[in-house]
Amino acid sequence: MNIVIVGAGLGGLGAALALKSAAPLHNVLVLESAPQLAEIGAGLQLTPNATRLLLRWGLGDRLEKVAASPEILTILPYKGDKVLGRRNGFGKEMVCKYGSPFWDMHRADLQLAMFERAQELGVRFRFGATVTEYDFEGSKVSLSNGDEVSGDLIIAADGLWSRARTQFLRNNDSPLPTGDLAYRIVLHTNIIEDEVLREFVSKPRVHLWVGPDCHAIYYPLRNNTMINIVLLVPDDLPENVAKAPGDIGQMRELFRDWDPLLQRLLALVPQVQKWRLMNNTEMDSWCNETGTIAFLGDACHPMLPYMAQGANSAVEDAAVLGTLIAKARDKSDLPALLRIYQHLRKPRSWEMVKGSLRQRDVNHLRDGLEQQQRDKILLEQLDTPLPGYPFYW
Ligand SMILES: Cc1cc2nc3c(=O)[nH]c(=O)nc-3n(C[C@H](O)[C@H](O)[C@H](O)COP(=O)(O)OP(=O)(O)OC[C@H]3O[C@@H](n4cnc5c(N)ncnc54)[C@H](O)[C@@H]3O)c2cc1C
Ligand SMILES: *[C@@H]1O[C@H](CO)[C@@H](O)[C@H](O)[C@H]1NC(C)=O
Ligand SMILES: *[C@@H]1O[C@H](CO)[C@@H](O)[C@H](O)[C@H]1NC(C)=O
Ligand SMILES: *[C@@H]1O[C@H](CO)[C@@H](O)[C@H](O)[C@H]1NC(C)=O
Ligand SMILES: CC(=O)N[C@H]1CO[C@H](CO)[C@@H](O)[C@@H]1O
Repeated sequence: MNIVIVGAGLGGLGAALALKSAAPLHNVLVLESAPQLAEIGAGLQLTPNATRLLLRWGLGDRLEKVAASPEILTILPYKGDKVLGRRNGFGKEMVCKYGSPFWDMHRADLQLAMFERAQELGVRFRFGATVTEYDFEGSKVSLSNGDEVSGDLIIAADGLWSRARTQFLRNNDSPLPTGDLAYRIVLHTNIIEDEVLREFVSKPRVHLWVGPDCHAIYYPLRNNTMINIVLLVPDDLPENVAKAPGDIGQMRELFRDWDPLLQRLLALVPQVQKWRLMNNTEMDSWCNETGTIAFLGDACHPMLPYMAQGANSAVEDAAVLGTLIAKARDKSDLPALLRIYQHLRKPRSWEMVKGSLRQRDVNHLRDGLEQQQRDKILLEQLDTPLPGYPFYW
């Protein structure tokens, strides 16, 4: 069969890898509007369910070089004056429990590794190819340069601003603001001179501070030679702006009552981007009865990054979809296989969407009774989290 994937993000690349790994004889073509793979985004946390799949697709050698494996996970109140949660030996515990590593990585490194591996497996790519029209009935797409591309199946992996979605739903809906935005910071550790900070960054760790209306997370990248910090705060971007350069002074001001260690880290930041965090309503269906289109990733389930599951769930979608399509004898099998895909993936992804939203309430409690109750549970379960532990992630 001929499969056309729209979007060379982590979801689209994952679908290409899953398909070509399971069914090498299918022709897989990826259409990507960007003229080339560009360094977009910052750090990502990859949980074992996704790393297991990436390893299965033959990415181990490439990714081990660019990953960082945190050894300690710590949760702190915003003032940083105590420890609310901790896992020592975090990386080893993850491998033991789930049979695959927990990795922190730059999105660009992961995307490049997936792209290279997909090429090795014979996936074809067209960059600078922007899809403008979908013909779901005819199973083809039109590009901005007038070309038409058809296939037995179109996979819409075109992300948060999915045009496939608006055409499928026949509306002009845009993604919705969640009320939060992210400052995303990436720094090289070799710029750090401060002894306290050098000591702090010398050990690969995940550090999560939770506070009123905001939280902050720190983790390493590229074998601990870089660090990633994300600050999650109330959205103050102008209505029609989704991403903009942030004001460093304003950023530091928001965190002036927080852990002095975090403030020292923020003092190192020369520039920063602000990204509006968006979500969207649930689609009734992720595929067409005729079996010509399937959605995956942010195109159908954008979520707050508060459980770090956006990319992980896109990779899971890709694996399930690729494995199922590989079972098709011809395209008449597609409608039933896509229904199975939707049945397996839609409820689970939606749990992640909802769970990530609930996590905001837990992370962003203001000082008061609820916050004290949260902290009491965390401290009681410091060494052995029980079911219902407030930090599901
Ligand atoms: C601050 C922040 C932190 C995050 N942290 C994590 C984390 O720790 N862990 C995690 O798992 N996830 C995280 N995420 C989420 C994760 O980045 C996304 O969920 C994931 O990258 C989505 O992948 P995707 O392939 O579905 O979409 P995208 O990565 O958006 O890819 C879509 C691709 O389609 C292309 N495209 C779009 N329209 C067209 C068109 N018309 N024609 C051709 N091509 C087109 C785009 O150029 C793009 O390359 C985070 C997100 C944010 C904002
Ligand atoms: C990672 O860093 C350690 C310590 O600095 C070094 O010994 C190791 O070779 C590095 N690994 C890779 C894959 O670069
Ligand atoms: C994710 O990992 C857990 C633990 O190993 C496993 O029970 C679960 O089935 C996995 N889910 C998916 C979708 O891979
Ligand atoms: C999207 O975010 C808004 C604002 O936080 C929230 O009310 C809504 O329930 C979210 N939608 C989904 C599907 O999670
Ligand atoms: C949900 C949806 O858009 N379904 C469409 C699938 O395609 C057929 C034609 O092949 C349409 O009739 C459906 O409306």
